[in-house]
Amino acid sequence: MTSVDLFLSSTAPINPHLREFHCSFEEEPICMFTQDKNDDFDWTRHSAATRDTKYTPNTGPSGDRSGSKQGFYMYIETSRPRKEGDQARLISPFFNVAPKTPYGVTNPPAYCLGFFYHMYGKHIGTLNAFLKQKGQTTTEGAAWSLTGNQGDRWKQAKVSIHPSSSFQVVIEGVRGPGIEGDIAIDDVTLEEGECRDPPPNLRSSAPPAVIGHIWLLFAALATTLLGGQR
Ligand SMILES: [Ca+2]
Repeated sequence: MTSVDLFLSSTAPINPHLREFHCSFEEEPICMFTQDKNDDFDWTRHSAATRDTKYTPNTGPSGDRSGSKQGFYMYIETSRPRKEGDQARLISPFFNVAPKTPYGVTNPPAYCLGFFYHMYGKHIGTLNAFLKQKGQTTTEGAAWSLTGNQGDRWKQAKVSIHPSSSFQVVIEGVRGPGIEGDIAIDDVTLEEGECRDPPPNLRSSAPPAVIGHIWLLFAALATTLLGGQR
């Protein structure tokens, strides 16, 4: 396996007036992402053109998210000596939260974290995304988490996060029960505001119940208003 030097020393917050952050892993250094030094192994930067598929052909992507053989992505190599439960964490640069409005809004600002994941193989473990706020030694529960084989294609994840101080995003791959468990990520984005569009692959599950609630609320409101006009 190739060993790539991905370490960076800078810890200064970036993008003080963040509008959008986008990392497609095409160039080194990789958008100031760093490898966690307190985990079990590192994420590997790779392209299909440099990928050796004869060892474990039934896992991992055959190209990056754009479909290019030359395009790069990050992935966890789950072959030996990796064992089940081993963790690899990729840490984003620090992001400053947007300055408070002059009206003293107390709600923490919202950001939409997006990324594409490729989780193909019968031994796929877990992919987690955490929000790590400055000054916190531990991260709370994962902001986003998915376990198991999702098929041989790239899918989009989007999750709204609400940091109250400058923060980092941590993407963690956990090795599953075997060697056909390579998990890849590409096109990590961070935008101000709540996530607007749900990921296409989740659109079929939740919305009907929500729409139902909105209609109930609307009906109740209309009844109240009509009642009040009498
Ligand atoms: Ca890419």
